Amino acid sequence: MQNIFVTRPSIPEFDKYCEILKDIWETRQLTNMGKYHKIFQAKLIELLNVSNVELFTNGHMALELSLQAFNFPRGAEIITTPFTFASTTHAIVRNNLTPVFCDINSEDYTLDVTKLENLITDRTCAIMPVHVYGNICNVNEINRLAKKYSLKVIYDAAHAFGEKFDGKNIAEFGDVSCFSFHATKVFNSIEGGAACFEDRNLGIKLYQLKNFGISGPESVDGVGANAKMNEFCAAMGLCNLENLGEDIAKRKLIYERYMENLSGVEGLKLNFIQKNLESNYAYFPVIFNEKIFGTSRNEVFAVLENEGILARKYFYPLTSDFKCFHGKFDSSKTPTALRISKRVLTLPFYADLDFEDVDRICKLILSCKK
Ligand code: T4K
Repeated sequence: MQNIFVTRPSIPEFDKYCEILKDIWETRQLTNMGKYHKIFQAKLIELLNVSNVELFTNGHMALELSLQAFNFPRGAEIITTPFTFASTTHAIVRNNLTPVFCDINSEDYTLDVTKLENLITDRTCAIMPVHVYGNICNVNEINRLAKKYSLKVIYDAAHAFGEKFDGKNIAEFGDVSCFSFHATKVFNSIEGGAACFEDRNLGIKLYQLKNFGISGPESVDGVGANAKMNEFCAAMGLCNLENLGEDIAKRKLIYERYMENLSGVEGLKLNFIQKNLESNYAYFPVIFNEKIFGTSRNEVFAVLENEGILARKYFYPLTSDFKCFHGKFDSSKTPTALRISKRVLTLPFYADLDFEDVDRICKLILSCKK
């Protein structure tokens, strides 16, 4: 039997992609803000209901360069979550800024806003929250605190593409919202990312930062990197955009199948769709309470692995516990994040996953209950 991975990228009809490739072949405009980059950007501006979208090579560069664009003083503090992918924390550290880790809440695993205000100091410049698994942060409270203390808010919305909260597109929250279009995401452009924002001046800075600081054929105004999305990725994004609605609808059915199988099982906490959220059903995390379920997360992981089912421990370890930060942070100060990270398993979840496979995965999990 073939392995079942935690995710499997959605891809368009081969011929559809090839049609665009033919055009790229003819024009030989392969990268540097070509035709498909422009079309993709314009489509996203319309879809996401924002004034500006800047495209990047990946979600990480969208985050890292967005932070850089604000020019915060060296060492400034950025309040964030340790319950995330390496990218969020690395974007802060690579900008010579200091991550200050706030705990998460045990309901939806986003920042625990009741603990946020206490962490704000006169060195705090921004908050970088994560809509983890597509669960939306408490955007209203984050906005209130940011206004009160004049802080910027840069959302890591890597998991939240295609979602709406309270009728607003998720891209509309914060000073900037950054998406990932990586192959493993609900929506992909092979590799890719986008920053969404209202401030046009920020757009000028981001454009320069992703293109060597070049402002014209004979002028370089800033020191920038190279983080431009190429035409092949933009083309993939355009093709996949057409199937996004259908993919999310398929994901919803798979979510419901998992819920039918696993709801009400003592010792398992499933991920509920938040009120007023149009979800993209990005991940299916399960929290295993060993004392009640009788078997630990790690044991269930091994049972599944043995059957070729490659679930993942997103997100374990906490980023604050990474070896590269040894001795710098204390994860006991974020006890909920620490507890959840030791108990979470994200199950295989993608648009083309068969119901029979969902049932088999659930049966194996249930066979672990003692
Ligand atoms: N912020 C957050 C909160 C994020 O989660 C991420 C990325 C970012 C920022 C940064 O965005 P990007 O710079 O990546 O755009 C994966 C992804 O590489 C990463 O994008 C994602 N988060 C993270 C949660 O998951 P890995 O190291 O677990 O990927 P990997 O290669 O083990 O892939 C997982 C499974 O997916 C594989 O076992 C098989 C399947 N797969 C993967 C790829 C790449 C495929 O079937 N085809 C593929 O092409 O990080």
